[in-house]
Amino acid sequence: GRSYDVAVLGLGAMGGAAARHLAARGRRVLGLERFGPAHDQGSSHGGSRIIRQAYFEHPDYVPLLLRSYELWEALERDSGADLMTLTGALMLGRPDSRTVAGSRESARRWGLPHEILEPADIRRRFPTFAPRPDEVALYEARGGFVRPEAAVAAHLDLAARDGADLRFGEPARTWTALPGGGVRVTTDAGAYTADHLVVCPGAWAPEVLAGLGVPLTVERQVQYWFHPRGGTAPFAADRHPVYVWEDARGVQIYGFPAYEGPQDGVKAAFFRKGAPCTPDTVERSVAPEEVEAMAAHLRDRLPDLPGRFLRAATCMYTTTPDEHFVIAAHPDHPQVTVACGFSGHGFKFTPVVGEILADLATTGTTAHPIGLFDPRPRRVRQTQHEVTT
Ligand code: PYC
Repeated sequence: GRSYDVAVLGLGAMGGAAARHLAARGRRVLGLERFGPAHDQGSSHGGSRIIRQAYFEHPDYVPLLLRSYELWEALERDSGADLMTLTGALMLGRPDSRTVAGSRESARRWGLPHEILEPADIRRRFPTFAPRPDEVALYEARGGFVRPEAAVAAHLDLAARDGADLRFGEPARTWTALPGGGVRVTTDAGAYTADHLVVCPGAWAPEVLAGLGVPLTVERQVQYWFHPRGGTAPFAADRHPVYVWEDARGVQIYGFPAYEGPQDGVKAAFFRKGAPCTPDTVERSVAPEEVEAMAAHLRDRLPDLPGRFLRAATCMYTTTPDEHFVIAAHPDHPQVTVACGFSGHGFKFTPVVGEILADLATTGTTAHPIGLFDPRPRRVRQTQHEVTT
């Protein structure tokens, strides 16, 4: 088989970004992907993903977000693709909710521009929203959305332009860290060796990274599109922000403006806590009861949104117990770098994750702050033997 500097397993969002950054640094890159480019079988389809900076999940994400925004702009320039739209973002809930209090804390810690809006302010500025009297919102103008399929394709195109050998429809069957250094990867087409391996398995992490020892739950998630009662004009992207909205029980929903023109409708979904699944057994179709549950949740928050149901799409999250990503050298194999467990909030970080993975694969370290993503404190079991799929 052929030999490379770096092999990348999985060419979805994170693997594609890693391949792009490695190829741009002149490395000989092999990329292996079980499906085609920018496919709809994993975690990065459905037309839109939220980007935001006042990050309720943890303030340590903020410097990575600031770098990600720079890299999104660079990716737009380098690819010529329209990837990012800033619409503003509303984080809604009770003042002490994780969504509002956490966003406020990140904004305060990093001095991020934002406003706190009372219910009357919210209704006046954003009339599609019907907050309860005890709810407030953090608004940040730098929020918006990115286009996942176009972004994945842009990274892959640029990687290929810089010479990466990207093989689609060719899943890795095994990977092995060799005792003397380097790695060996086999597929149905043959075997490859590389000095370093970057594993970005998405929802396939529980099998591909079985030896990692961090518990991962793959969750089924449904995205819904509705045609609003009264039409899409009030939901247009020049006047309607993206949002995350937490209710009194801690249930979060999120949504977007109308970004594809009037016929495509307006997307909304539940955030986190999907039913456990596997990529092989996930139910891709969506039941009428699920549509009704989403519509019922929207009806008294964005009353005009659930006018007529248009369509749904099913994707997967791969969630760690603390919902923080895993990005690190494999604890048992220094020649292997892993990225998984993006826990439903990773896509906005795609370009900076590619930069970090390229740093780790080529130098063993990175200047980016990634302490939160260390798998070692979260391991529940250790494996002594070689890990293969
Ligand atoms: O990261 O903003 C986010 C998000 C919303 C829904 C799923 N992820």
